[in-house]
Amino acid sequence: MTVMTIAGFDPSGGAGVLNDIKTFHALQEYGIAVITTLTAQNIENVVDVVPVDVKFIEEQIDVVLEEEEIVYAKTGMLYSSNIVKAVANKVKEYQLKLVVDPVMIAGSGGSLSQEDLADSLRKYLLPHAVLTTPNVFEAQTLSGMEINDEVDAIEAALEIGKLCNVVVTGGHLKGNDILYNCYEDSIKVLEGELIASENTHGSGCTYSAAAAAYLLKGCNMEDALVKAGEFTRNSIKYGIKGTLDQFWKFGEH
Ligand code: PXL
Repeated sequence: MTVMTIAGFDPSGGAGVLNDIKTFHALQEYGIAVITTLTAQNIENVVDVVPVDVKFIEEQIDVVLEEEEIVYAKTGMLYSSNIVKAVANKVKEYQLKLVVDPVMIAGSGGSLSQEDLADSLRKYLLPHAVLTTPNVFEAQTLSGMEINDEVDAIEAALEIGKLCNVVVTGGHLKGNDILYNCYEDSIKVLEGELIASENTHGSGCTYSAAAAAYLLKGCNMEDALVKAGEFTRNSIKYGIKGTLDQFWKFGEH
């Protein structure tokens, strides 16, 4: 089946649409990529960011959806309020089931968004999403709350969860992910582990792409996120290459 990413281009291949496509492929789903921004970066530095013209982003979405029926999509780096608004309109037009990775800064610390991005995501995009996957920093910005531990992360998830399902990823806490399911009004702590690794560039992209792929396969929200967490931890441990080897060898997906 086909899943679409609407995100930025990272030429180092570790994050953005290249990462998303590799993740979809490893999970044996066909990936389509709409590019919102070009970046010049490596693991250590974001050197430049060039947003793609909004009309051209809309054209990319229209032209692929003209011949391909797509149910699930994910967004990554959207960068500006104008891009968020345009993507939100397309999500509504095509009734896409959307996973939103609210990308704000790169792991290297470089900015991947304009200042008003969080406001725009809250106002225009999250109300039309099935899930958002903020890390702790992004959850703080989206909720306006400080997060120092899991109890704070639950409070922030409840706040963001007024808009859609939310999982606050735990890579910056103890490794557990906090899921607020707004359909059931329930909080779940999804157990994870912290892995000592320098191989974390793009792990948020991997997680949200894997979540979209598992939802497409028909998993419920919790199962999709447990499996996306396992997949992401494996790609942190072994690199995406190792993850591909594992999946191809054992056909386990
Ligand atoms: O992992 C966040 C992210 C998302 N999208 C693009 C990126 C990065 C991090 O570097 O470059 C394009």
